Amino acid sequence: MKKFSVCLLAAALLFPACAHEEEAPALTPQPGIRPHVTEPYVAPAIPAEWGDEAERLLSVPWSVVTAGATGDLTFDGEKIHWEVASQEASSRAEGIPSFADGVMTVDGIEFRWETLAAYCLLTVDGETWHLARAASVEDAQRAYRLVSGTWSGDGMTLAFDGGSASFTAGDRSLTGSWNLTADGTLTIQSGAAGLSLSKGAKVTTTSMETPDFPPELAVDGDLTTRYSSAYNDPIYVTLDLGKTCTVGCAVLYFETAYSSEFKIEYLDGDKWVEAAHVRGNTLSGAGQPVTVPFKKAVEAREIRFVGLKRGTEWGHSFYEFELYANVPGEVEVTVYAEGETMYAIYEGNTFRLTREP
Ligand SMILES: [Ca+2]
Repeated sequence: MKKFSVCLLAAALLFPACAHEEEAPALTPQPGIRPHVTEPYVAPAIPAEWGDEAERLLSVPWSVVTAGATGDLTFDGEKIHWEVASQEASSRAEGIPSFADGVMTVDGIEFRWETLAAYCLLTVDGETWHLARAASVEDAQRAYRLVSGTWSGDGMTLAFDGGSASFTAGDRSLTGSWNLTADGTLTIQSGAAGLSLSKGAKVTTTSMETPDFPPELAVDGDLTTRYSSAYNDPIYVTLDLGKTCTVGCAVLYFETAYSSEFKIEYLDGDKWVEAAHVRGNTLSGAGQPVTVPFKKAVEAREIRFVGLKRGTEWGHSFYEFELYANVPGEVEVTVYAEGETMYAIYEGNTFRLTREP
């Protein structure tokens, strides 16, 4: 009976509202004090697809918010630290967790997995999992189902792969870390990441100031060596990456002789297509790189810089012309579910999404 009482305590601490609201006493979470509960607690059924996630949830920090108190449960790789506070009192526990039959035990206190799983809203920010109290099992499942697999339809695709998500809608695509809040706001963020695809690429140009500033110096990975064009517009610097790559942005490190207007284009068959067009640039110097997100990631082997307007009386000159696979930026999408259909609202348009098998 003692074990059962402790179990009730954990359930009442975590979710006082769902442990028979009318009968449960006021929350007074203090060590050693057991609440008086007149009715047996009946745990809700575990959604089948949540079953395997219990162990995984223990490997990262998470927090719980209940109606009457807030609690933090963190796992430092060895010990679980549990702290709960309400207006009346606070309580803490610490210990090495054991996990069996869907129940996690810490320092004698049992945490029932089915309660956590059924009533928590799971969110992931790319590295850390969070649990917040959900209004219903359906709400909790909605978030969990969203974060697994690929959803597509009506011209939008959302795909989740552990810590990263990819997004495509119309001309916009982006891959990066993501966060889903309890109110259904999904944010995907990305910067230029990974290794530059252009380092060591085969490079040609239509214009060179002198042989001392050849285009090879724009892809040698050295921010002290540079390319410079003659003092005219337009000029072209064309990279051959050696094989077809996914390219989502360029980063340019201009010298004092910067470009105020330029385009990045890629070769599609025998046609050059605009990937990005920058006007009004004023950044120069190796310490102020210009990140140029493409409208969407492209598949290309040949990419070129088109210098349209020089910012100074000199040529177009840059220390490095880097290319990256991902499109940097941020998108915000509101998501909600009706049954097995997900709806996503992006830039005022509603997309109907279904999960790919
Ligand atoms: Ca260089």
